[in-house]
Amino acid sequence: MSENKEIEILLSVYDKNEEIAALTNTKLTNSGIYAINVMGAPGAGKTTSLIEIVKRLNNVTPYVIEGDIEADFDTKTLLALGVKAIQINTGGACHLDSPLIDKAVEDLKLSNGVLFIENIGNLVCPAEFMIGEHAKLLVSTVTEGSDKPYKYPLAFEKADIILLNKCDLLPYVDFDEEFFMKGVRALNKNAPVIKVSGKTEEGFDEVVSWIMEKVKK
Ligand SMILES: Nc1nc2c(ncn2[C@@H]2O[C@H](COP(=O)(O)OP(=O)(O)O)[C@@H](O)[C@H]2O)c(=O)[nH]1
Ligand SMILES: [Mg+2]
Repeated sequence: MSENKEIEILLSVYDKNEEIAALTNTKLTNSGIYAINVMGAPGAGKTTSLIEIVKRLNNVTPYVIEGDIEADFDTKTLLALGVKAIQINTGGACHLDSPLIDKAVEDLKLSNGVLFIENIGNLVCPAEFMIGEHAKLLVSTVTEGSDKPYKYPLAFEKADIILLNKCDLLPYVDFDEEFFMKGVRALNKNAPVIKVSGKTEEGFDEVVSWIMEKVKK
């Protein structure tokens, strides 16, 4: 009996989240904002990738919502670069949810641009919750190992674009690119997989081209 009740509550939490996410998505679209949910493990290079992307954007205003359990280092870094950024600390929750983003969107007073939402570093929960985004960008890395699509399928399945970061470190790690790509393609036929490096800056022009195509549409 008590088990049944637990399932009912869980479903309604998901439903409410998705309902608010859809409203936020409409608000963002009406304000001329293309929103990207940036997902990846802790330390994958989400913030590093955002910095590389933001500095290549021409004639498009970037906004960033930084999600972390605690601390605001990434927001401070982005603000110092002149990017309009705000911090959300979940105080323990492992993903951002749509009520949090809806409030942050109100606070940021967005209009015409690209909103990047750096989700909590976690390859599991962020993929399960819509937060009003138009696209999901996943940052995976060669240092995490080539088995990650097999172990954390949902993040790879839901991604609209996948960055394979830290490619400068390929000579030093046993990363099996063929095995990685086989795992990705079994889950996701369409998302571009772009090899990038936050150190050498390779690949980010291509990432920005993909984003700009979406923004124009
Ligand atoms: N060698 C190398 N280090 C990187 C690369 N991208 C990020 N890092 C480093 O990885 C660490 C975590 O990066 P960060 O962007 O903060 O990751 P986040 O937690 O996903 O936002 C930092 O020390 C970065 O300098 C990369 O492409 N190559
Ligand atoms: Mg970060």
